[in-house]
Amino acid sequence: MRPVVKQSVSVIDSHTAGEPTRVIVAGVDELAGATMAEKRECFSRDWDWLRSACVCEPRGHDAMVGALLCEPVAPDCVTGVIFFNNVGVLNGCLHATMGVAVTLMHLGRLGAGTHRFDTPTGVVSVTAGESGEVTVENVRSHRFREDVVVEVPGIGEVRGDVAWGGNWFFLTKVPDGMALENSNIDALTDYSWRVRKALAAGGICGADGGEVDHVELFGPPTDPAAADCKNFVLCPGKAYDRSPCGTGTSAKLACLHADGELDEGQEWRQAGILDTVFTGTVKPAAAGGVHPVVSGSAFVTAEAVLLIDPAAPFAFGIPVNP
Ligand code: PYC
Repeated sequence: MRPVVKQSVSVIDSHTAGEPTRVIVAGVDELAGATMAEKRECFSRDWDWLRSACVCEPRGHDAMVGALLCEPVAPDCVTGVIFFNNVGVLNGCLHATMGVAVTLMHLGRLGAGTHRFDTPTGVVSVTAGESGEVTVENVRSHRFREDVVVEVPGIGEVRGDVAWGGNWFFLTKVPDGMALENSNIDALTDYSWRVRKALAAGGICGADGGEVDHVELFGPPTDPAAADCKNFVLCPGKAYDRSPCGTGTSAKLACLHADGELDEGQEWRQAGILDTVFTGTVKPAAAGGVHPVVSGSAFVTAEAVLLIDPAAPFAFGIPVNP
């Protein structure tokens, strides 16, 4: 329920390869739930006002991803983390995992080295260095459906793979003639959003009916000496990922491995739309698919206390209707 008295919420902001993360470090009661998935449900049900107050305008913006620290459920984890964005809760988020790592180091709560974080998708292993470099061994990732054809109104047939990398992705080649450039964000967003809506309309989903709420277009890198591939990732709230998207990179690695194009330990350099790069390798997973290991760098940008006055207009954020 929305509070009726003024609230103060301590946050630390960072960015990972250009994509922002806002970590809530104090001001929230412990979430109810015996699993991280239940804690995520509790946050979504009881704390949605806090989500929108923290990441939506006027305090945040559409690209902002939030992370709430909570008690972990799995043993030996240093923290639990719930991820969220401008429209709701996320499953996993690797750029934000990197942001959480540098935030905890900034606060002196974590030293350089390897630590386990508990998340709604499972436990991830996080290795943090002294200068912002972070490597995350992700949960099992896999291709769920190969060469799916979706009929997109106004576009025609689009083919791609449905894969899990901690979120559900539809991965498809950027159409010929569509520049995979920062100057072309509007066209890339419009195309990806049409694909996303067509997937939903066509009932194309992940395992257990999971919504395919991320669309990843991929094509050649700007500089082949710096990256193997470049992507544009559209997130559920219609914001594009400024980073190469860690869960999207994981989904891509799983597809490459399934196609026999990426061996265990072989390095893949995934550029995002801003030409920042995550590097990734894969380890085979016992249940099939892979455990992607994704590396990037994150940097703290601000320490702040958000003030929420219930009497103010848009106290709990300006609603987003993508
Ligand atoms: O890095 O996994 C990621 C991510 C998901 C949504 C935005 N970033």
